[in-house]
Amino acid sequence: MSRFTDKYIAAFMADLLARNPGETEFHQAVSEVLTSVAPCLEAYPHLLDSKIMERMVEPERVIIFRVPWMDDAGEIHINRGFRVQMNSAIGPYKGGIRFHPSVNLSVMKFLAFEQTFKNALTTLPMGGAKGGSDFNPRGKSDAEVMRFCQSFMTELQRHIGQDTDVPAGDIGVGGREIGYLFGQYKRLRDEFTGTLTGKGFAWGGSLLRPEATGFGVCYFAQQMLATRGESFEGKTVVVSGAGNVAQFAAAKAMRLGAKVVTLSDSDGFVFDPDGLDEEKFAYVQQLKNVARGRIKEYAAKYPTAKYYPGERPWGIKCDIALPCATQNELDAEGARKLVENGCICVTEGANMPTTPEAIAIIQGAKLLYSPGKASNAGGVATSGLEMTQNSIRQKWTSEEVDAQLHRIMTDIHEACIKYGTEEDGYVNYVKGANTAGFLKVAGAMMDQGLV
Ligand code: NDP
Ligand code: 2IT
Repeated sequence: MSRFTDKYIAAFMADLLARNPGETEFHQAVSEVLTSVAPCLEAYPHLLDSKIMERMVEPERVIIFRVPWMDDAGEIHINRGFRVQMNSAIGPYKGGIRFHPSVNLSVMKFLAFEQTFKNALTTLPMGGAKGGSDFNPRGKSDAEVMRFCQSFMTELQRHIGQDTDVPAGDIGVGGREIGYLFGQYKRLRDEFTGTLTGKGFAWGGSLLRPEATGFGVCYFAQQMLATRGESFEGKTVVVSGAGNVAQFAAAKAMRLGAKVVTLSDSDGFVFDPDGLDEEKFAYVQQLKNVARGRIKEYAAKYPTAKYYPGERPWGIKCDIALPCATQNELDAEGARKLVENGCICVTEGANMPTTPEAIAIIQGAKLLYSPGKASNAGGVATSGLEMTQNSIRQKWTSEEVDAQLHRIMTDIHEACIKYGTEEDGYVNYVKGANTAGFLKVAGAMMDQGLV
């Protein structure tokens, strides 16, 4: 990197830290993108002079609101709600809603920032946003979750709309929550529109949206592996998480001929040396989505599996790792273990699951490595397809949706190759994804003037 670029990055980050104190996740996400795109800014001085990056890191709007609700025992609780509307240069704001106790402004801003570039990569017209609450759905009854969702939407509804901002699910927000949120939105606004995605199939949802993120992760990994003449066939795969993304990434990897040996949650992981099969997958779906149980119960049901409380799965020998739980779950120690054990490919399902130190180790060892904004974009892309189906009031078959999902993941992979191939032939997917996404958003912002 040139001296100019180094100085620019240092000055930019010093200002960002001063203006956004304590927002460590947001700093981390910006630093990664900035490092990737700084050479572009040097090459295209009009982007630098237009302060395009300075504009991109300032959300267009941040909404923070009180969410009061009453539990089943009659006790009152107050949570904090967020919606960060980061960038609308290429379409209405779009991005998920997360319910998790770790949600704060920094997490919301990092996710909305990442979403802006991810959505640009899908080639669909969607801006970037993220929302959520520090509400913890764990252990809450259906009635409590419903009352919380209704209170959350009572405020959020005035800030969203099918041409303004279209939320969807994320951690802690799945089909059940989208149903309650949609019901309250419809009641308050008296309109049946596609303002939320991830809806039930009977009321406007798209086939394959539940599967799309995890399936897309595997389609992207297939493309990465193919660059080295490899495939999932016969490979051992380590998956973290046990939620929406992890379940369908694991299922697709298994159906592509791999042996999936781990799943996890925030309490620990299970290692099943025999690997997942369709019957075990159905059990996991029942356990996590219906019974809302913990992953350790898998080891009780299948005695060949072992539960490791308080640990992450990266020490298990594998060929392919799919981090699908949460941010910063794969650290330097985990990355070293993966490299030592001969892993060849790390494809992110979660948003920013790998720490900067771990990325340096993985890329330094020349493993295939893709950032979530490229490899998990199949979820939001299929949300975009749901919006299209809502607009034209039609339903596509799962084959049609799957074909489009395949095409979009292939296009994203090609963009990464185009912008990320280094002199020695190594594909730096981080640089490729950030540069492709950035150039598209920057171009649209330039066209639309100083707004
Ligand atoms: P879910 O709520 O369905 O599942 C989340 C999983 O991650 C659970 O197993 C959960 O375990 C675990 N987890 C959550 N927080 C932590 C933590 N702090 N430490 C360890 N494990 C944790 O969420 P999703 O599967 O939808 O989301 C997973 C990731 O994928 C997130 O990073 C999300 O932003 C990203 N993503 C999701 C998309 C979607 O369409 N849903 C699209 C693109 C990206 P526990 O039960 O213990 O909390
Ligand atoms: O991180 C993500 O891309 C999501 N949670 C999905 C967002 C969406 O609008 O489908």
